Amino acid sequence: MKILLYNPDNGVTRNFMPHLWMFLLRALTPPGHEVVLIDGNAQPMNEEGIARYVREEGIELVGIGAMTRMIAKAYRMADAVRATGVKVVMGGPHVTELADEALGRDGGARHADAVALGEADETWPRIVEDAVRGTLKDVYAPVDDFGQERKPSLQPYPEIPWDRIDLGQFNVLPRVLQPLLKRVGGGWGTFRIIPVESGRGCPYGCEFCTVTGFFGDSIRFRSNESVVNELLRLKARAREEGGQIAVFFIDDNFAINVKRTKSLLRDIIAANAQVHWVAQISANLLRDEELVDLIAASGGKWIFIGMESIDPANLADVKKGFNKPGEYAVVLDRLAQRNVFAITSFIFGMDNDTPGVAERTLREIRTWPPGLPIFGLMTPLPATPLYKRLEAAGRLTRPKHWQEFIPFAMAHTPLKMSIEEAHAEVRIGWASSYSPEAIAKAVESMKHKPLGYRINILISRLCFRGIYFPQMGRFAWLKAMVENRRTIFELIREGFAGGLLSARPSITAPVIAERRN
Ligand code: B12
Ligand code: SF4
Repeated sequence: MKILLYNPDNGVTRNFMPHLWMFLLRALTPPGHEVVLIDGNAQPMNEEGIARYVREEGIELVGIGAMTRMIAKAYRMADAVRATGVKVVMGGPHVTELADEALGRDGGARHADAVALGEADETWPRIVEDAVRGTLKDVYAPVDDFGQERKPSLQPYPEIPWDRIDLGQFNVLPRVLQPLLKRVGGGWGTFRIIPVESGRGCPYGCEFCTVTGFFGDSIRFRSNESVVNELLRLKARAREEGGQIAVFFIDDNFAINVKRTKSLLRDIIAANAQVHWVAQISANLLRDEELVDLIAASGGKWIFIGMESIDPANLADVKKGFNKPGEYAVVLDRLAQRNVFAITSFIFGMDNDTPGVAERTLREIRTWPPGLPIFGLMTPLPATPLYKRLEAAGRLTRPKHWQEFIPFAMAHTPLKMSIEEAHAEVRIGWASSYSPEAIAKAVESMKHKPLGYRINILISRLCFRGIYFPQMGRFAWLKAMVENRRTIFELIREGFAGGLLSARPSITAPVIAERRN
């Protein structure tokens, strides 16, 4: 059987990191089937395009996975595929929570022939076999023989053949520059960000997050050996193709078990499996100096920290009281001292937020080492405790906000400000952090560091601004470059004056920023 796995784009930003689920399910497909992958972020496709592809390539089964944000597009693409007579299976966090919506059991149209609930590692082979026999069921749930929910163990973990997979669609470097960059020392013919998971699950249960409900509150880890071997395969591939590879450890909280994380990082160092990497770690776990030393020594370059708010009342409201705003600065300094920088994520529109929250937050941020602040709005994702609370209180203004996705738009009314005021706060956050003046200041504040680090922060900020400001296409990029020409020329001038750059920039962060280029 020829199977297509497809992940839609969100129509706003472009994320150049492949989605892990596609590679994982391909590795778990029973032998004898051909599986092709299309990530809409890298290979944009519309309804007509997917229908044509399915017909021309003789695809017999299509699997579609999507977050809530992309679900409307996912449904449209599924409808187009089903119209050709080919069956569609959907999976991922959104349809897990709202299977009836995908199956047309809630009064709307049907989009999927079958839905895989939760983690599909063990159900996927069954789905493929049923599809071959023509006995596809509506719902596949990960349960044991007694009907109890069963979370797949990550030991053993399938070997994703990164060394052999065609990753042509996932080269981050612009095509025109590739021949030139191939000749640059160190090998820059390709640059890829590869998702690797070392564990699943998070027990913290923050109110707005789907992870605790989806992956569970008990954490499962892969063996250190299996992670290290995956890194070694990735390194070998980069060497072979004269390119660069960085890894995004997509675990929700990479250091949730500090002892385990330290042992993994030690094993990575011992095996010489270091690559540049990014991971998400909550601020409370970064109190540990030894952990931060190991992060730096094992190749950690950027840590994504869900700060959410500088107001303890807000944090308590969303059950994230373990975040202590008083220690944010110490944690960030500790990372910066080791040349590890932070992507600090904030949510506005929380219940204790009032107008001015952006400026209050920015005042704090300006006292921290330069990093990459990002600002979002409180969003009630389906089936989260937040969604249930707001629904019960009659506060949802767009209860099915995903059916008409609007970037940076609230779907409920905050308690102490209006929706428009919350939107304005987010605009202030982005405009102040990514204006040419703010970017110049961030670069300038790293004057004492080697040039490579300043180039890194410049490129990262230019890419991250694209999360909020439209930056799709060459013209928008050119405009951003012109606006920031002073900072760019200054670094080029310094580069020429000093000869070779004294530290190669790590351009990991721009890519996890799901670019708009
Ligand atoms: C990595 C990641 C990203 C990356 C991008 C995705 C990428 N290229 O990998 C980045 C950092 C860019 C990102 C951004 C965002 N993310 Co994100 N992200 C994740 C994260 C941490 C890991 C995803 C992953 O690979 N998981 C591991 C794989 C194995 O799990 P999985 O994808 O769920 O797949 C399994 C099953 O779901 C199922 N499955 C999935 N698809 C399919 C399809 C078929 C056909 C079948 C049969 C089965 C199946 O089988 C798989 C194996 O068991 C998840 C949290 C998490 N732990 O999953 C959040 C998560 C997916 N993100 C989330 C959100 C909200 C966002 C943002 C909207 C955040 C924001 N406010 O801006 C943005 C939007 C991005 C966009 N493109 O528009 C939410 C989504 C919730 C929801 N209901 O949609 C999650 C769950 C985190 C959370 N806090 O709740 N994200
Ligand atoms: S710590 Fe992060 S992954 Fe865990 S529940 Fe909170 S927001 Fe979700």
